[in-house]
Amino acid sequence: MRILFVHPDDHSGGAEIAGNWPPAGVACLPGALEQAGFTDVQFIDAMTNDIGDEELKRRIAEASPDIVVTTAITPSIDKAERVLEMAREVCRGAVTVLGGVHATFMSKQALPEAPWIDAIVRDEGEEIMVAFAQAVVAGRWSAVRAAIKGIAYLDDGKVSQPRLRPLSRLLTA
Ligand code: B12
Repeated sequence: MRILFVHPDDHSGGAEIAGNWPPAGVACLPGALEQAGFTDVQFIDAMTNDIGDEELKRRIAEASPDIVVTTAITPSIDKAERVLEMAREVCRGAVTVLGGVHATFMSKQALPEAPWIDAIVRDEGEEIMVAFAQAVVAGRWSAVRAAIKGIAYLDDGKVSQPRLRPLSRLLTA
């Protein structure tokens, strides 16, 4: 199974005066996935490498992933949603996942505005993403999604976010 990580091509930051860097958060997740046996993981850093929409679309199609994931802080949410929309356009069967700080706190807004997102991973993604990928591999992620702590998804047009993991007790549900 192929998992494709995309860092959206968003240039919101004054921090970029010092340069562009791939996000540390996304770098943590492939390690956890690889330890769990998901070794076919690819990463496209559209921000650092200035990859525009058309080229990104082409590269997503070429990668032909089973799962496409991206990340968002608040300034990059529109671009992140667009990444997953493009993934849905060119890889209809791929499962689309959003994570990161904005998605964690604003899942109730992000899911209705981008209904092509299959799931949002809230909070730290290492364990949750592995559980989610295992459910995708088993072909039953939509059947068991309510039992995966830390994800949110649209269920019949309504946002469902069953529970966060105990580690996240400081966050509100
Ligand atoms: C380090 C840092 C930076 C570094 C990033 C260096 C790098 N190469 O990664 C620099 C200095 C470049 C930076 C810049 C900016 N930053 Co900054 N940054 C941080 C900081 C301090 C830590 C982020 C981090 O690396 N955490 C460690 C990693 C491991 O955690 P993580 O990123 O959260 O990822 C985990 C989870 O969120 C989740 N996850 C994340 N993505 C995904 C995706 C999927 C699919 C899944 C499953 C899970 C998942 O799993 C990850 C692993 O557990 C946070 C504050 C904080 N304490 O979080 C602010 C923070 C993220 N930054 C913020 C902001 C606003 C910016 C700038 C826009 C500032 C500016 N105006 O220039 C720019 C944007 C740059 C850009 N275009 O991305 C805000 C975002 C606020 C918001 N509402 O979204 C934060 C929260 C600070 C704050 N409180 O205001 N930043």
